[in-house]
Amino acid sequence: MKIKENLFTSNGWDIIEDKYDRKQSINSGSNFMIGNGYLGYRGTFAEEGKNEYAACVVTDTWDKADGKWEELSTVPNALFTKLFINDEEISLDKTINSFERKLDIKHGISSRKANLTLDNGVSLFINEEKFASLNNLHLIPMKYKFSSNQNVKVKIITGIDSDIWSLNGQHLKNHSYENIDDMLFVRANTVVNNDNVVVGERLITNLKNYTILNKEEKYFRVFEFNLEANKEIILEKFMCVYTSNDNENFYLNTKNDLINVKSYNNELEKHKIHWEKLWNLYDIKIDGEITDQVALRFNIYHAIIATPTHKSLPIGARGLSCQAYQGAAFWDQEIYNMPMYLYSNPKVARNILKYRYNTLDGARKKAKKLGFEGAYYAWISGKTGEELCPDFFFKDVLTGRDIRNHFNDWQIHISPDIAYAINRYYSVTNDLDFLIKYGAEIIFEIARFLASRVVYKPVKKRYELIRVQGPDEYHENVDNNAFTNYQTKFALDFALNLQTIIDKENLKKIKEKINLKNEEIELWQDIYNKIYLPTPNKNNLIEQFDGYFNLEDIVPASKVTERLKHKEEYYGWPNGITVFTQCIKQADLIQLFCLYPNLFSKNIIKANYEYYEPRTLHFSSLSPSSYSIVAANLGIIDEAYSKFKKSINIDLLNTNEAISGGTFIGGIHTAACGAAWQMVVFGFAGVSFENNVLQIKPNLPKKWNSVEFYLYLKENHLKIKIEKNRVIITPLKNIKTNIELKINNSLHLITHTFEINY
Ligand code: IFM
Repeated sequence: MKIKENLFTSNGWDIIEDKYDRKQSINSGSNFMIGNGYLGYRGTFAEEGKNEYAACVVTDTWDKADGKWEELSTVPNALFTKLFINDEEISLDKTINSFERKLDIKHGISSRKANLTLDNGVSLFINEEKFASLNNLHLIPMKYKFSSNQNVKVKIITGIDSDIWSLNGQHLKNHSYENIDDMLFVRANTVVNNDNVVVGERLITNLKNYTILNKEEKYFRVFEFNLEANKEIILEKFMCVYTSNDNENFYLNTKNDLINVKSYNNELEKHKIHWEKLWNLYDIKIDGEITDQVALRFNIYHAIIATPTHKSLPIGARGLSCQAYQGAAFWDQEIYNMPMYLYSNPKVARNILKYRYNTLDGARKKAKKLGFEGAYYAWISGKTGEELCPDFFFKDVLTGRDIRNHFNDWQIHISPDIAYAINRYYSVTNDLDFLIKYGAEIIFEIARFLASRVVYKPVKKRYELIRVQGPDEYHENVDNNAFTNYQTKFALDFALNLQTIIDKENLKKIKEKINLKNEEIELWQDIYNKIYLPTPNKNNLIEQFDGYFNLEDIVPASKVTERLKHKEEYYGWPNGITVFTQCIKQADLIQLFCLYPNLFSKNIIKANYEYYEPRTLHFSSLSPSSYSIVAANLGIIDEAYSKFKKSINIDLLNTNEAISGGTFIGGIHTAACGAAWQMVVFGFAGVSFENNVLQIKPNLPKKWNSVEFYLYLKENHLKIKIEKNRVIITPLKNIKTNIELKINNSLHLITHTFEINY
């Protein structure tokens, strides 16, 4: 079944590309990548290098090589293998008779099969496959095979290539090289932080006798021999990476892990078992449209491989697909990525939130620096939680001057967004231990920050939030962004509720630890009571921020692009083409309805959807999914479905620009990947929670006969199947705590398999 021109699936699990297009290297390298939350290895080929964006990005290796962008490092490539046949260098620039690049999503395997005719007439078959092991996160096994139709003279260079792709400067220095038995090692340090990186390679092959080539950052074995026609040569290569941030035995571990490897197949079998377990938690089965099925799984796959689970580290906005957006967390992490984990595998959600606890000091530092109290979380958050977002993010491509964007100091909703996520986590898991150890302290510090950030307007007798930036990033420096104000009130409410949720003794300890005074809590209550919340006007419309409705109205928003003077021009602050118009970049008010589906009446949500949608450019990959969820809940199914398609295909069809305002922002759009799960579960299946009661109001796309997914609720693991007119809920284990379900306006208690028409 065709996904697009040269992309196919046969079984809803594989993505197969049947033509090689060098111009697409940046995108296909991301799409076909392998990863495991510790590292991401791009879906390039063994003979490719930095010109084709071959790279392996490793977590917890932040470094600032160019003085501006603190980003994850890429490490030397130990899978590098190049062939010379009768002295002719082999690449995909030869005549390609057949080509297949495949991503096996079910097992996390990326492979390539090619048959080439060389300039000297030889027909060469190359077959390679690799995976980022889930069994040992430091290991990438690769099996590389080739044969030719004639007797030929072969030269293979295979080893570790340290001349690698890096987005903003070279992060490694002081390379040293070592050859022990059948293993090669490269050791280096990051240029600023001096973290140690070691990459090892082990080769298992029948080939004997090689020489070592060690030149210009290339550390290779060279094999030279004559090969008989149709005889297959097999190389099993194992790349192993550790850094000093993993543990102090990083070098020894690299060696031992490589020594312990038995064979490619042995590692593969162990790896597959892990993927099977993961799909039993995260898979969504769609009956009806195989291209939706495969695209959905593609997104879930990328969400999983982007998420560190071995340590509490951020989920990068581009995962580990490249260094764009600095391998760091944005609000994407809690709002777009966390829900899938929360409802499928809550310990991963806990790990994500624990990261925010570990980075609380960074958030305190930021608040202090900007003159506030408490914790103001970084807009772009790496290891320590200190702000990584540079003051000058984009460039005015017309003048060449840097733009002073204010993502870092005005986009304050990040802090209450984290509070929102912790609240959701607690309400789904009842994990009081998390609240006591970590959550409450975060929430109190966020409340402190918000209390210091609001402004009391005596004349209006209310608190306001002025000079902020809402999710719509094109309008900076706005007052009373509705999304931000509602989130602030929610966070304060939670901080106040924690005073009774947590037992007296523990509460006292937490308050003492952070020196929280009762007057502060009284102030939170006052702000909670008096904060201004924009409400619907006579047309049921809620204004995105003060004065938004007075801005020039251009509908549809796409018309504004006629005003561009340069294709890469930045659309937003301070002078971009949208700034003085109602054209917005991404879901803003609509995002509020995703977070609080039951806060407003259907009429209000509908009026606002209809108003804001034509004014939204959807120039953020976060946007279509939010609109899809809200449209599905409103029962506008075709609209919800087209937004769903747009979102799940952002990477697969490469629809988003890789460069904006002169800054590279390509790679896998991890938030959209996480949102794929949400669009199905919260959108089409209509799952929501009110007072801890599970509600299901399905609105399936016309092309789907049924959809099946898993929900993990208060220690119960449920399989939920939604057919055209029927919902079937199957507990996968004995029910541990009561689950109340509201469907068709009536309440049911789930104790065993339950079926109902809707
Ligand atoms: O967090 C997002 C933001 O909402 C839009 N620009 C990209 C960021 C990272 O995905």
